[in-house]
Amino acid sequence: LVLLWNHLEALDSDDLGLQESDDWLTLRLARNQQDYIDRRGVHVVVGHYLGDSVDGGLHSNLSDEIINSNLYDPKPNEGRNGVPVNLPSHLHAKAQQLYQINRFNLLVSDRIPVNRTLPDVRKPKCKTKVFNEEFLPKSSIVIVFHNEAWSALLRTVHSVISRSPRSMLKEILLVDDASTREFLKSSLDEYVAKLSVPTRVIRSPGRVGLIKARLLGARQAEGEILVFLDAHCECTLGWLENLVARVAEDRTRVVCPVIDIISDVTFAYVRSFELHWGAFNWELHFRWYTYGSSDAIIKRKDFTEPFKTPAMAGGLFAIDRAYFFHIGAYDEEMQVWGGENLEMSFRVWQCGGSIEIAPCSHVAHLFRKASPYSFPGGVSEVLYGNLARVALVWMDEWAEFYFKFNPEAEKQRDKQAVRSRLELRKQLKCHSFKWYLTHVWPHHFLPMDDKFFGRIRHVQTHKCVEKPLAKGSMNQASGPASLLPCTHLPVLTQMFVMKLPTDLIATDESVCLDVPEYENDISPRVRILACSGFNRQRWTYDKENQELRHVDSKLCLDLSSKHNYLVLNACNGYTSQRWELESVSWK
Ligand code: LR7
Ligand code: MN
Repeated sequence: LVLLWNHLEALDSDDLGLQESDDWLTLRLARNQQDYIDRRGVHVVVGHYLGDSVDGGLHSNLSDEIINSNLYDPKPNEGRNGVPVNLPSHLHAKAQQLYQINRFNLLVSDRIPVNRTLPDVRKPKCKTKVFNEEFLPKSSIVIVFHNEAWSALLRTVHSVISRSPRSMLKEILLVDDASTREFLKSSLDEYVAKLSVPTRVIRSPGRVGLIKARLLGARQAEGEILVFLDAHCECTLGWLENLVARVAEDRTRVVCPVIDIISDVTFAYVRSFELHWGAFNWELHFRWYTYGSSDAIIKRKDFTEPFKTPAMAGGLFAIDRAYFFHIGAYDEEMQVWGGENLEMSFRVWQCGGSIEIAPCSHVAHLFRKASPYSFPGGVSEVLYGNLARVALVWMDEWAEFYFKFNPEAEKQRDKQAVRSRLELRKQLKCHSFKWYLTHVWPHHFLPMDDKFFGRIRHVQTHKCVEKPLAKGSMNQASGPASLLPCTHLPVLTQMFVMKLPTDLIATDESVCLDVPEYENDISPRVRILACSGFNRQRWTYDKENQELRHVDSKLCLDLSSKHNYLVLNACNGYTSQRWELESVSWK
């Protein structure tokens, strides 16, 4: 989410030109946004999306009447073509009040027609692609929801209907995961019965969570292809053809669109960077990374070609229905929310399939800063219970790494019965997690047997190299590397991975020790920046002299004598240039 999130922050400023910009400009602007995003610790950052967000006690000062009534009141031109909606000031207080219900600007959503127009955001070359729609398999679109806003849910449905070839749609299945809002219970069936594509509401008798709700839908689906969407998405032209054609060619492909952004404040449609691919971090939280370290993307001959991704975000994808069940559908023991996207990613890859992103398919998702609904069973229990299952079933010895450094997950570990999923893995003759790391994500930053994993300790001061805090939600850390007291128990912010003797020095979330100014500055500063694979990020450790030498400049890692920061200086053998690589066991 690194850059996506920044776009969101940009919506208040004049940066809406982003929509028109090319990918590189987008990238640059996004970087600048960091200046005004709050400084937050990595833990808070992650918590921002999950933890602090899911507080259960929602809209306490709103009457049931408001929560249960449908306030959809469309103004014909509002939000047209994806432009932002700015409310007149007399509505601000009301908007703020209603914001709590869904954790997005409900008043704005309810003023935008459910069938609004959107820009065609594809690259020109995508628009010239032709498909034999009549001969492509038909899809069942499965949308699960819990207490979604009427306008957001139906805008998803209408966007599917208006911008998909009719011949490719078998049906739309709306799975209601025990919503309590009155209008969803009373008027939805009647409304969808009138749509031009067969659309049905399937009701779950009790709250089962999104994973089991999707299974409910999938089991009743009749289309050859299953396409899953969150209940607050908007599809653009060509979205479906570009997904389904790939699946039709090879039934073991799971294909995702590029995920654009609907602003939670203005409902503007914001195009996002096309070359993101998905993976995860040391806490098993899904993360977007840019293409710097993905050969798969760079080596494509044609940028309209889909590219492989180690993991998917989870909400938006197309999969062959028979293959979905063959490969193990979902882990039914997973509760409410979270982890199923990594579970499916590992499973598909390790058991012979693949996951890819089709750059000519763009679907926008309404990103929220917090989750609006309750997590029955407790946020942490639910999420880390699910993630513990992912680790136990699919990650082999890396499960130990995960539990060792993630106490929240460790607490849930013993409660998990995973035998049937392990049997599935055996029955499908799936590859190991090591295979996955080696073949699917070769530029990963997880510890490996043939790599150093641990702390970089300064011999003179006994302090440890530490990566800077990430600025703002979902950003990769970037900034000067610092030297801080080594913690009593090893912490992830002081852990680095390096293949000895010469390699990048990487840490969580694909950031690396880097020296961008080494050609211009005397004593250039050592920073932590996104791993790019550039030579500038390569280091050699000389075990005998305990030197860390920067390959390009042949200078040595040193502690600046004036300031307490890391620099490069001519190698001189002084103790300020001596570093101990202290291994930490991870299994
Ligand atoms: O108990 C629940 N029952 C439900 O039916 C909880 C949720 N839901 C529904 C909900 O109404 C929504 O339609 O499930 C859908 C997903 O829930 P969100 O929108 O709260 O999830 P999210 O967008 O924050 O989270 C992402 O991660 C989830 C992990 O379980 C799911 O995989 C979501 O599908 C996924 N969303 C996306 O991938 C959209 C793109 C985001 C990115 C990157
Ligand atoms: Mn969502």
